[in-house]
Amino acid sequence: MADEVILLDFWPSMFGIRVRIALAEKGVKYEYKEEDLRNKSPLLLQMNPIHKKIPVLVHNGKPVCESSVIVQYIDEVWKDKAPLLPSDPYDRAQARFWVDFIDKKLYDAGRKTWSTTGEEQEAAKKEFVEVIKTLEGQLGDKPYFGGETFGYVDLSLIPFYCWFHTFETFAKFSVAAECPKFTAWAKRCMQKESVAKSLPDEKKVLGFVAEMRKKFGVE
Ligand code: GS8
Repeated sequence: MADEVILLDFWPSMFGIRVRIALAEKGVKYEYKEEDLRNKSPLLLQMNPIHKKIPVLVHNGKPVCESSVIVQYIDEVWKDKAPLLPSDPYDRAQARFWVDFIDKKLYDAGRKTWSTTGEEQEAAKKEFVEVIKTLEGQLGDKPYFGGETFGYVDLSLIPFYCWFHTFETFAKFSVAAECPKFTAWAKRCMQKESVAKSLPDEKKVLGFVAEMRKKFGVE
């Protein structure tokens, strides 16, 4: 019996994009279901009753939640093609450490660049650039975080790139000017078909966030 794979997702979600890239890397066919997060579907509530968040991967009727858990699951189930996590246990631990760092630091700093103003926004911008510089240091002169090939850390970080235009527009700064090596890495990743087809257009993200700012009364 063929695998039935369903992805519950929301188009601008960095976390959802991770899963889209992983499935594309593995060449897994799946059904994409867009969620309205203000009016969640019964399927989402049933499949992720704890957090009620996307992304959720439903594999042969069984749900897997949390983007990093989903990506690791995909890597283990479809292990014959495009390995994402390193095979060495120590390297694997390091890759998990950096994805945890991205989850804990980058998401919040990025969000605050457009959802706050004044001093709080200035602090968020500074924090965001510091996090990117730390990641840039970790990348070093390697083409990808894991070395010569695109892997788990690259896949977990690159979804943020389509939000950079939004962060930069509202907080008035330029990642490319401050972090050229990081930007070269991002452009390298964008050349991969699995990545290019999974990220939404940065202008569409900007339009979406501009609407949210209006709704939340940020100005
Ligand atoms: C985060 C998912 C998440 O924040 C992961 O999968 O890695 N740690 C999780 N999902 C958001 C949309 S993206 O910002 C979500 O589903 N929010 C709905 C809600 O909070 O009600």
